This record gives sequence, C-alpha cells and structure tokens, in this order.
Amino acid sequence: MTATAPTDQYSLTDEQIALRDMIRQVVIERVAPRAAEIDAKAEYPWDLRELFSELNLFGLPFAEEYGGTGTGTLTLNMAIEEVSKACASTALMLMVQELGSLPISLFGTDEQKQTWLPKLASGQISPAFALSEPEAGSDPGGMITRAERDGDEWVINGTKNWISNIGIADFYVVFCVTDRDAGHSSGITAFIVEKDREGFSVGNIEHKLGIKGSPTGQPIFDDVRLPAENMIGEEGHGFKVAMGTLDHSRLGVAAQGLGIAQGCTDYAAAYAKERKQFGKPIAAFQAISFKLADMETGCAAGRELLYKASVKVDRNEPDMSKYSAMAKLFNSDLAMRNSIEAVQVLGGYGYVTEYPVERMMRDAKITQIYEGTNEIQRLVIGRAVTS
Ligand code: COS
Repeated sequence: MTATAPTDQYSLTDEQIALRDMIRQVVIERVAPRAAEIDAKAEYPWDLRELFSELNLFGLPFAEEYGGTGTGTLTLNMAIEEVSKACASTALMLMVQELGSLPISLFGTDEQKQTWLPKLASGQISPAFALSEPEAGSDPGGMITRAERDGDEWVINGTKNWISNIGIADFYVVFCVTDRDAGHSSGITAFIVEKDREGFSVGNIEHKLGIKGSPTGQPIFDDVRLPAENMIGEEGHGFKVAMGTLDHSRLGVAAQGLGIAQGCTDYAAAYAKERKQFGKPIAAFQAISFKLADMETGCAAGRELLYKASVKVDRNEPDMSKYSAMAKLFNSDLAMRNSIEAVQVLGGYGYVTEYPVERMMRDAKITQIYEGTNEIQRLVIGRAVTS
C-alpha cells in the first residue's frame, strides 16, 4: 500500500485482501495445529519461521529497495492479526522483526540499512530491541546501561530486562546513557550490538504466563566494544529513536491483541453452536449469544481503529502517537476481555489445555503490558488531548 492519501480515509486493496486470505489459510493449515505444542514445550517455532521466510512474510515491515514488500504498516498488521488468531507466540516473530529493525529503518545510515535490512527482510536474521532494564520499565529515561567513548570506539556496560527474542536475535539494538548530565532527552544513544561481540552474554531467561514460544530475558553487556559506525542516529538522540520506534511498533501489539480477541470470538461462537445443554445449543441462550455479540462488536471497532492508526503511521501524520497508543490500549484490553469471555463460554472445557482459549487468555495478558503498559498508553493519549 502506498501511504500518500492526504485524508483520514483508507480502503483495502485487492492485494491486501488476497494476502490476508492466503495467510488465513496458512494459519489454519500450518500454525493452528502447532500452537498448543509451542506453548506446552515453550518452543521457539523454527519450522514456522522457515515457512514465513518462504512466504516472504518477514519482508512485510521493509521497503522494496531493501528486499521488503514495501506494502506498509497496515498490511503488516493485517498479517499479525491473522497469525495471532491461532498463535500469539508465532505472531511475535513478525512483530519483533519490525520492532528490532525500525530503529535502523527510521534512523539508520544508508550503510546500516544496506548491511542489515535485506537480511532481515528475507528472514535470514532477526533482531531484538533492548530498552527496558530491571529498574527502568515504564520510565526508560531512568536507564543506567552506559556507553563510554574510548578513542574511535564505544564501550558498553549494563543489563537489559524482559527482552523479546533473547538468544535468538542476531543483533540487539541497545539504548545506553552516553551523557549522564544531559538527561534522557539528549543523554541516551542507540547502538547495534551483534550477538558475537566479546563481552555480550545472555543472562536470566524468564518463565512466563504466556507467549511461551518466544524467549524473553536479560542481555548482559560487559565491556562490549563497538566501532562508531554501530551508533544509530545522532549521539544523544536515542530516546527519540526509542519513542519513534514504539509509535510504529505498538500497532503490532494492537494487531496481536485484535487477533487474539477475534480468534477467541470465532472459537467460542463455533463451540456455542455445537455444545448442547438443556436440549439445545448454548448459542440459543441469550446469556451466551449476547456475550458473543459484544465480543464481535469489540473486534469490529478495534479493527477500524487499528487500520486507521496504521495508515496514520504510514503517512507520518501528526497525531500518529495518539492513534497508535489508542489502538494498542483498545485492542489489548479487548484481547483480555474476549479471552476471559471465551473461557466462560466454554466453561470447564475453557479451563483445560485441550482447548485453545485458556492459552489465548494467558497470551492476551502481555498485550496490556509490553511496548508500554496501558497506563503509559493512557498517559500518552491524555497528554495529546490536553496539550
Ligand atoms: N516521538 C519522538 N520523540 C518523542 C516522543 C515520540 N513519540 N515522545 C517523546 N519524545 C521526545 C520529547 O519530545 C522529548 O524531547 P525534547 O526534550 O527534545 O522536547 C523527549 O522525547 C522526552 O520526552 P518526555 O519528557 O515526554 O519523556 P518522559 O520521560 O516524560 O516519557 C513516556 C514519556 C512515558 C511516553 C515514555 O517514557 C514511554 O513511552 N514509556 C514507556 C516505555 C515503554 O514502552 N517501554 C516498553 C519497553 S519496549 S518493549
């Protein structure tokens, strides 16, 4: 999709619909049958990563000149929604591919783009975005990981926390304090740290409630030396690199939330048509059909907001931060609400691992937390409406 239309309007192209339908079919045939096992074994789905590479899905976040599809944020988020209907962990592979490479796509030098983006677009390699720290989650300006200049090089020391794709990523985009006195607006800088740099190691790997197929943990930087060309953007501009990235990538979380919400709605509706109690399908009881009605309505509303926010990001419109935060807030809360309701519709079956909705409920929770808690999204939206 080209991102040039000057208004709030959008419409889906035939190509977008065809791609969505292709992914929908692939998800039914290849992703859904793997989802329970990926969760139970906390297994990174290398097989599905290979499949997505073959289908060119990792090209979705990238411009054509770097081997990507050049189809924009809306198309990527349509894909993330489809995959999340069946497996949020698998969708996270697409989300991280965007999140960890946006700092380079948006702020990198031509040389950095040439070096990294084609390999990311083909799916040959994957990135990670290392912003949070044990003492700096919602307030990344309070980070303490530091980079100090030593001649032509930089030396990084510190530990990041809750980093998606830990141990899988080929490089980490690491945000570091480079000027302690300058404050976070101008004292933080972003760097590319390749996984094989001396002094880099993987610390704690988290045991999580959900998204178990995607490893999360602590990258540790112990006197990691980098050449100056590994700096992303200007020295001191790292906080803006992080915020500018999150404006785009929070829509991936919105799409993941929407996918979970729609997947739960579809599953609960199909179940309610089959499951009989008191001599008729439970869908015939208003107590159930009204739940399904609310769930479906939420998805329709969330999708409109996500699509509109996505085209705003593609068009770089001035209110895109607010829309991105609103789409993330709405769709992640929807994921939680619909997944809880789906468990309720399935009753005892909803609570056991034989059925997918308990997994989807566990997976939903993270969408209210990562890439900025929903309290932070409200802060961003609140500032926008009162400034
Ligand atoms: N795009 C570009 N620049 C931005 C920006 C954005 N979306 N948001 C803020 N900035 C800039 C500001 O303009 C300001 O620059 P100047 O001082 O030059 O004017 C600078 O960044 C600092 O902004 P601000 O004072 O608003 O920073 P705060 O410390 O108040 O933090 C929030 C703002 C809360 C929005 C930010 O800390 C945040 O997003 N927190 C959540 C982090 C997060 O998502 N963590 C999850 C980890 S990633 S998985």
